[in-house]
Amino acid sequence: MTYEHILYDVAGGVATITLNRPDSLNAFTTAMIGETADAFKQCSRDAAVRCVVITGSGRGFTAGQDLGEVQARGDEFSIGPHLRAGYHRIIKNIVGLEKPVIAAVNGVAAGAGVGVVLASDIRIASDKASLVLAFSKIGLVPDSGLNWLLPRVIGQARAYQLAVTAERLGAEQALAWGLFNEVVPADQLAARVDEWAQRLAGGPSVSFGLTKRAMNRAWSQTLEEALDYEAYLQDTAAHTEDNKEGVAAFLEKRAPQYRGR
Ligand code: T3D
Repeated sequence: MTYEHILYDVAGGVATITLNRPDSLNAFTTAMIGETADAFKQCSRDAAVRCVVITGSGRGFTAGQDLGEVQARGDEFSIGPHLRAGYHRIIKNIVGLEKPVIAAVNGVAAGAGVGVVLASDIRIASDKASLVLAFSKIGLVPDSGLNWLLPRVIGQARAYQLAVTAERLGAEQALAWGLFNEVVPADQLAARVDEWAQRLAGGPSVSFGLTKRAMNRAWSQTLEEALDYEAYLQDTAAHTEDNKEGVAAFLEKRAPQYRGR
């Protein structure tokens, strides 16, 4: 598929998805939502992709739903189907993708954009990044999975605070609250994300993918079920070439050469 509103690039095992409407801080139009969801699906189909990076062009990550498009809608427009067919696909494609997804948060993420950040597995942010649950500023409720994702990371009191105040949470505070893994100076973001992406793309990909599946599933499991599921997944991981390579490399006192299978 050819994309108009995002950039999609694959190199060295890393797919990079760049939201690319910088004049509006990469606000999501319906077309861009579709392209983004499709790009994540493409990452799942392409065996050459072993890690995915999502970022924004210009000074923003994404300002969430494009409000110009919202205003242009007729009164008959129904948001429910728009969310289900659009943002839900993005969030589910990220969470369901059994490959590590890194959000390179280069600037402000607002509204649904915060959902995209939190659905990602590793979040590396520039010191110029910020998060804004902008929904209540326009009389909406958080969507894009945020009512599920955000309280899990920062607890319900802080999540509710961010939702009802729509305050701008700076990068350092987001780091302190566990929303970001790392914050780096803006001019070092690309290099740091590249280090992370190379490391993850060169790792034991089956193990990384199954770990993501196990942790996601564990939210809705009892301890007994989670233990049982771990044992099942470990059987799969233990039959990979990468497991044999990891053990051999340890015993031979050398760096492992993982091939992702
Ligand atoms: O209806 C549905 O589809 C339901 C779905 C909901 C999902 C959602 O995401 S709802 C939330 C939608 N997003 C917002 O409400 C955020 C609106 N934007 C802002 O509050 C601020 O722009 C930011 C806090 C994100 C950034 O502030 P700041 O001061 O750094 O930048 P700015 O000057 O406000 O914006 C820069 C430009 O981007 C500006 O355009 P201009 O004046 O330079 O031509 C601004 O209009 C444009 N822009 C920013 N956000 C949006 C946008 N254009 C369209 N849609 C936006 N969301």
